[in-house]
Amino acid sequence: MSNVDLSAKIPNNVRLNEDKRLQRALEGWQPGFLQWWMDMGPEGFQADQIYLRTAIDVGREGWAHFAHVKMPDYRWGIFLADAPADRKVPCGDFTGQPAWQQVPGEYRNALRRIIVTQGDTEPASVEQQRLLGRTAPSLYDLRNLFQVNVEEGRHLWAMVYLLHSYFGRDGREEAEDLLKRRSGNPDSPRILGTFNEPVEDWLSFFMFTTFTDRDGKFQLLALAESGFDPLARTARFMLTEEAHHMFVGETGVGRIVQRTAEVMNDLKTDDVAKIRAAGAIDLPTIQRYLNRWFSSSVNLFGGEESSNAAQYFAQGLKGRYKEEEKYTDHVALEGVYDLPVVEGGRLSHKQIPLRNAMNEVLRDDYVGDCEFVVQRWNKVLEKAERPERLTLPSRRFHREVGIYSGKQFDREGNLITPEEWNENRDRWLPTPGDQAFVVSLMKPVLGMGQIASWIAPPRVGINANPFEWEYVRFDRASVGVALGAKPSLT
Ligand code: BYC
Repeated sequence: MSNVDLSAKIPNNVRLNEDKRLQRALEGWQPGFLQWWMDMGPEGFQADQIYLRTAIDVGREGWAHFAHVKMPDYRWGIFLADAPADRKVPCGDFTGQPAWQQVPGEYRNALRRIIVTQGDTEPASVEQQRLLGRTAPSLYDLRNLFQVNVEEGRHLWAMVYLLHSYFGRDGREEAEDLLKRRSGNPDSPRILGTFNEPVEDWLSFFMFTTFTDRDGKFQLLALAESGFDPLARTARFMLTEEAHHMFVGETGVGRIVQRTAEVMNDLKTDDVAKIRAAGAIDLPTIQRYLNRWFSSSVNLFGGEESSNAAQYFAQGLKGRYKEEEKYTDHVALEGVYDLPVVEGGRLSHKQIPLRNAMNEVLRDDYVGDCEFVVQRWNKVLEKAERPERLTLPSRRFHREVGIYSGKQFDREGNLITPEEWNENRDRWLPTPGDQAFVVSLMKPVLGMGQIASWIAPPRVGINANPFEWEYVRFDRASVGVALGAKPSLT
């Protein structure tokens, strides 16, 4: 690739044109990425023109670039947010020293591991969502799905940039491996649990983008406080994209709740069978999906008491949410964290050194943010004059990682017996019947301005366009293949 081609193809602010080593590494990796995108990316829509936003610069203007493009032609770029030239390590044992522009030798393995774990989630989520295009409830939603997908692709590029630029040969090998693991594959699964769970329907997709992408937000906020400056700046730029993903999730669930409320009011009923017969998703089912995806995502913060987390903080590799704004003591050697633990068959409290509780400290901020989201969904019910409310389960509910895993808790976080769990499981988590019902609603609705029965249209469209607009221009030859059936396009 010539220099001109490079900048046009890979928008960047990392002086890619001048960096021969990075160019060579990316040239070697990019064909594999594209092959992965064709094999594992959104199935069936690769020839269509999607109204996508492409980041072409880090400034506000650089974000305003919208155009119809085919996904394989999307320009996945490499951007680092601006930072003061004299940025300091914000936390840990080296607080106040100049931030590192190169990887400190002693922390190389830990940093690589953090970057690989972050990087692995990005292609994983694209794999999880690859069949959803077939059942999009509207053109607007189809476009949003693909926007999320291409940006997760860019987040993979962001981590690969760090691996290629700062980790030499083993970084290049890790970058290759990021394209080899597969979500849900028992022989080579993705690294973290949630990213191996199938996302088979749009209710799950919106819950995933609400709760799992929100883990992304908080992990990236912690990495944005890293003493390793290129990681901090990369994470800061990724956060601008993450915000849109959470918008897709939160408004998606909000629109489903709104539609359900409308149907309940129209029919003057809260009878699940009648709501389902009207083609809407009943609130108890929405609540069970919420329970499932929240509890799965809560696992992603790791163990409550973690020597890894203590080490990452001490070494200045990961900070806390808003480290500089919220805290005055950035060393955190003194404090303790009051952790609810199970001892002698009952819940009690144990004080652990603050540094060892850093996963839990971040989880606190995450759970608080999720509470606000649920409150906003409840506003939709309130406005529709419905008495029902959604709630966030306790963080101890249905855990598979950490000290609460292998024990049973109810939705309020009380310790219960396995028998009590078995009696209530189907009230708390989606049943095969719920899943079959939700999947049965998933039929593509791709006419302009049309929308599926189970979700309300958005209040506004994308980039000041109306909801009724051509967010996707189908390649007529391939649309039947994409949907696995003959869709109605009008
Ligand atoms: N599943 O000390 P512990 C996103 C492992 S999402 C499976 O408790 P640590 C996105 C752990 O690796 C954000 N395994 O945990 C969202 C360790 O393994 P080893 C992704 C798990 O290390 C949507 C062991 O259990 N970014 O961006 O303090 C769409 C004990 O570990 C899980 C990051 O995660 C799990 N859930 O913390 C697209 C940031 N949890 O050492 C994208 C980078 C823990 O025994 N990652 N384990 O082999 C990290 O900072 C840390 O690795 C974690 C774990 C916070 C994930």
